Order: sequence, then structure tokens, then C-alpha cells
Amino acid sequence: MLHTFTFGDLRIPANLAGEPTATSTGFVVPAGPVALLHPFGDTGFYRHGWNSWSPSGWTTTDGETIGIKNSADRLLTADDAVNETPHLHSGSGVGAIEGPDGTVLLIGTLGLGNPRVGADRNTIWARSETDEAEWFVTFGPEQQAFADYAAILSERLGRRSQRAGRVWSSWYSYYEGIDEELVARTVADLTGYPFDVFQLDDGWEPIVGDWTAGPDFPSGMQATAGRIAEAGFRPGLWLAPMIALPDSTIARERPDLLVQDDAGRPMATGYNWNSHYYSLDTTQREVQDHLREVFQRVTGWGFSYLKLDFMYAGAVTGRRHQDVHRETAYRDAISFIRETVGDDVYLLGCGVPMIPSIGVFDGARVGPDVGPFWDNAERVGDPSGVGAWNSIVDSVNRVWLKDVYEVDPDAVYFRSARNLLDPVERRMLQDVAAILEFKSTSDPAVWLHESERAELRQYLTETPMVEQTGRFTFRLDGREVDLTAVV
Ligand code: 9PG
Repeated sequence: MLHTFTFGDLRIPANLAGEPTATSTGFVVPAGPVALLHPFGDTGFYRHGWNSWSPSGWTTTDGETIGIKNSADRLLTADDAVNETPHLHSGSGVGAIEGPDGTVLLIGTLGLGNPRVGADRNTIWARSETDEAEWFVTFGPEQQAFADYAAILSERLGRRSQRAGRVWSSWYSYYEGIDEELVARTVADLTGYPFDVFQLDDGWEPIVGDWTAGPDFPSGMQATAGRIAEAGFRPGLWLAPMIALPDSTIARERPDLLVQDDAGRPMATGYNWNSHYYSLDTTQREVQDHLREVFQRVTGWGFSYLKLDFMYAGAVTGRRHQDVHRETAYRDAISFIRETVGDDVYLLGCGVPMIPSIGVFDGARVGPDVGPFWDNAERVGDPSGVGAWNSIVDSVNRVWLKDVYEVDPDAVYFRSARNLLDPVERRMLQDVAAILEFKSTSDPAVWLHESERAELRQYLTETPMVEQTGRFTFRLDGREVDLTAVV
């Protein structure tokens, strides 16, 4: 149906599936395709990526599109591959275009179904794979529009209140090279530092897919969790429960439990660890039983902070046992995990589809991995590649998600050893993490010089007051932080 939105003097002709309803902050538009004719001509466009690692940011309708351009495997892993539109501007879940004087016209989904929002010089449009979720449409000052959207999103999908606190993670120092002795030493060295969580990352398990203690943890994971707890930290653990590498026990013995391709074979749903990997078909009863067992096991060991990684793989296209939409299958699986672990376990989503994770995850990663270097020479033109810069750009462009869950921009560095980031770059990472209000690092105490240890302590102890003064400008305890030139 044809409709005209009126925002003050602005009249926006629209084609909608039904009559919109006014709310105190905008309009709720019925499910179905949306097209708005805007009068702004070529203008700024906000593109939002599908999962934690997917590129997000501002471009212009006559400028380059934002996204992963040069690799199908990268796209499969780090964005919504089947809905990507490399030659026209679109993003996942929400999009906005710039009007005059710092205003934006925003369209955002209020549910699931792989919603997409795009724009050109005449239109801003939205559609989804299911036409089941309503949309929110608003016009107003930029930060206000995003805040209003976030508010209605958490009204619809929920908002959890647990906070992660200050997290130490093993990934950005030891990577997969962890063993129980190294962990014990690292924990001992960190004793007395004001961390809340000590989180083991990838490397403890024998292989991705088999969530048991690997050969480097001969005393078992309960013993390691115990050591962490004794040192006064909350034990945290990484796992990727939606995926399995081809050589894992579950993939070898039960290929029927995996999401299938059209030929009825396990489907490759991403690439990492020098291999393709598969996804568990969470619509199957036996997979739910498996998940229940995995989560009872890891929480039974004593881990109560779980970083669940590569979660998007539970929401990719593919054949599943039950005919439910992929994002619904995903959200049902996460809700099932949440029910299994209870409300007290902190769930940090990583590689999660952003919108379907609202209300079930306590926190979510909002950018690609950081690394101890600024740019990624290996992945030029891939904004999802590892590196401090890519991580900052994505995270700062998703600061508005703070209102729906905790947002994790990834670890910050204090070390100058084994690090190519200079002090200004390290400081910028720290500032971004302060802006997003999430504190995590991976630096082992023994890698830090005396002055760096002092900086780390100070960072963990002080929480600056954050004010956003513009799209990329902030005030931290009154100190101006302007990221415009970087983002
Ligand atoms: C452990 C790591 C760390 C890290 C996670 C995740 O797009 N990618 O292909 C891609 C691969 C790996 C990756 C991120 C993105 O790293 O983000 O913090 O836990 O797994 O293996």
C-alpha cells in the first residue's frame, strides 16, 4: 500500500505491506517489503554487518559499498553470504541514510528472518527472507534515532543485565598454545590484579567439535577451573558449539547430525583452522541432547563465563531436519543453551548474528579480532581481517548496540613486547574499549614492563564517564577522544 510518512516538514512517500502505527519515537511498520522515497539525493549510508566480524560503517550512496569483496570463504564466515550485494549498498538488520543537520532516516528490523536494509540516491528499502518481522522507521538526530531503535529492539527481544566485568583471555597472547601448566603459571602471575574473569580460549579441546579436555590438559578441565577460582577469578571457557571440523568425532561418526547441502552431504559453513567446517543441525533432537550434555559438562567443570564462538554457523542457509527459518533455528538453539546453563552463567557471543542474539546473550563481540598490529597486509580490502584498525572501525560503528547487550570490541594491549602497535595505537584501542565499556586484555603479567603493569592496574581500576558528542567523537572523563580520522 502507498503511505506518506510525515516527520515535521519532511514528507516521505512509501510503499509498505500495511498501515504503520505511530509510537512515541517513530513508526512500527507491518512485516513485508518496505520502500521509502527519500529527498536527500546522494548521501551518507549506514551499513550494518550480519555477524560480529562483519563490516559495518558509514559510506555514501555514490561511494564504494562496504563489505568483504575478494573471497567467497571469507564472506561465508564473516557475513551473510547469500544476501550480500557487492554492487549496491545494503546491510543486515538495520540501515540509515543521512538527512540535513545531523539527522538520519533509519529502518530497522524488529525480529528475525535475515532482514536486509539498503539505499540509493532515491530510496531506502528493507526486505527479509521470511516477511515475518515488523520494522521500525524513524527520523531524527542520529544518536537519538539509533537509541530509539535499540530501545524498541530490547523491548521486543529482551535485555540481560549481567555484566562481564574485567576479563583476561588467553587468545591474544598464547593463541592455541595453551596447556595446563602454562595456564597455572599465568593465573599465578595475575593473582592480585583486579580481574573478574580468567577466560581460556581456543586450544584446550582436542579438536573443534569435541568438547572434552585435550592432551595438554591431562588433569582435566575441572582442575584448571579450580585453579582459576582459587586465585579469585571466575573461570571462563571458549567453545564453538555450533560447528565441527571434519576430523572431529561428531563429524566422523554422525554426519547425519550436520546441516546438509542440496546434495544431502554435510555442508561447508565456514573456513578456519586451515579447513572447512560443518554446522550442527540444532533442529534435531539428538543435537539438542548433545548440546545439553556439552553445556552440563563445561558448567559442571566450574566454568561460569562462556565465550561461544562461530555461532553464526548455526544460522546459515542449508538443509535442516525441521523446516524452520535459519535465524529461528539459531535463536531456538541459543535459548535452549540459555535454559540449560541458567541465568547466572555469562554468555559472551562471538561470531554471532547480532540481532537474533539480543536477549539471550549477555554480551556480544562487535568487530573482527584485534591483533598486535594496525593493518592487515595479508587481507587488504577485507575489513573483516584481523587487526587493530579493522576491529576499531567495526566496533565504533556499533556503539549503539550497547543498549541491547554488552558490546565487546575485543582485547586491548598494554604490552610493548611482542607487539607492533605503538603507544598511540594501543591507547586508541584502550579508549575504544572504554567507550564501549568492556574491559579485556590478554597480556600475561610477565610480558609487561613495570610501567605497563601500572597502566594495566589503573585501566582495570578506573572507569571513565563516557559521553558521545558526535558520530565518532566522545568524552572520557572530560577528555576529548576524536576517532573521525581513523574510522
Ligand atoms: C579462536 C578465536 C578467538 C577469537 C575469535 C575467533 O572470520 N574469521 O574467519 C575468523 C576466524 C577466527 C576468528 C575470528 C574470525 O577468531 O574471534 O577471539 O576466540 O576464534 O580460534
